[in-house]
Amino acid sequence: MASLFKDPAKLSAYRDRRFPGNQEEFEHALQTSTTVYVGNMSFYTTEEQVYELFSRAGEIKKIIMGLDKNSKTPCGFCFVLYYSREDTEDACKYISGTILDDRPIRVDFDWGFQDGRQWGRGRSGGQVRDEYRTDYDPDILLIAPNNFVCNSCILDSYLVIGGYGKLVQKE
Ligand code: GTA
Repeated sequence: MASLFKDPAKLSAYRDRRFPGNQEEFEHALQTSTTVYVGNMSFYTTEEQVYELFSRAGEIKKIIMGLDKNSKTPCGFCFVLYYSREDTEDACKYISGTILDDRPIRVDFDWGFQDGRQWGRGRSGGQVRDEYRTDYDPDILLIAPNNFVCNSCILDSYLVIGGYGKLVQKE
C-alpha cells in the first residue's frame, strides 16, 4: 500500500536541534525511518506495557525507555523501533492519542535512534518540556538519593518529578 505520509512537513512539528545533518536530510530520515517517539508517558509505565500496546501496530525490533540523566529512572518518553515502515506509520496513525496508564500518549515520527538520545536533555535531568510545563502533572514521583522510590512521603533530599514544571516551581 502506498504511504499516506508523503509531505515531510506534516510528519512532525518537532525538529531535533541535535540532528547531525541539514533540513533535507532530516526530512528524508523522517520519511524513511522505522522509529517512533512516544511522549507524555507516565513515569510508572513499563517497557512491557509499551511492548503490549505498540506491538498492535506490528512487530517491534526494540524499545528504548527515556531516562532522567541524573536519576536514571523513566522520565516520560521512549522510542519504539519497528522492522517495517508501514508498521511505523500505523503506530503514529492509530496509537497516538490513546490512553496508556491514564495518560493520552503522543506518538511522533522520529529520525532514528542513536545512543545518547535516551537521556532527558533538561537542566534537571528530565525532559525539557517538563521544566517549562505550567500545568499541574499528578504523576508525582519522589526519588531518594539511593534510588529508593517513595510516593507517599516527603523529605527535603528527595528529587520530585511531576507536579508543576521545575522552572515554574522555582519562580
Ligand atoms: N521525534 O516531539 C518529539 C520529541 N521530543 C519532545 C523530544 N524528543 C522528541 N523526538 C521526536 N518528537 O532524544 C527526543 C529528543 C531526545 C529525547 C529527549 O526525546 O530528540 P528532551 O525532550 O529532553 O529535549 O529530549 P528536546 O527535545 O531537545 O527539547 P526541546 O526541543 O528544546 O523542547 C521540547 C519542548 O519543550 C518544546 O516543543 C516546547 O514544548 C518545550 N519548550 C522548550 N523550551 C521552552 C521554553 N523556553 N519555553 C516554553 N516551552 C519550552
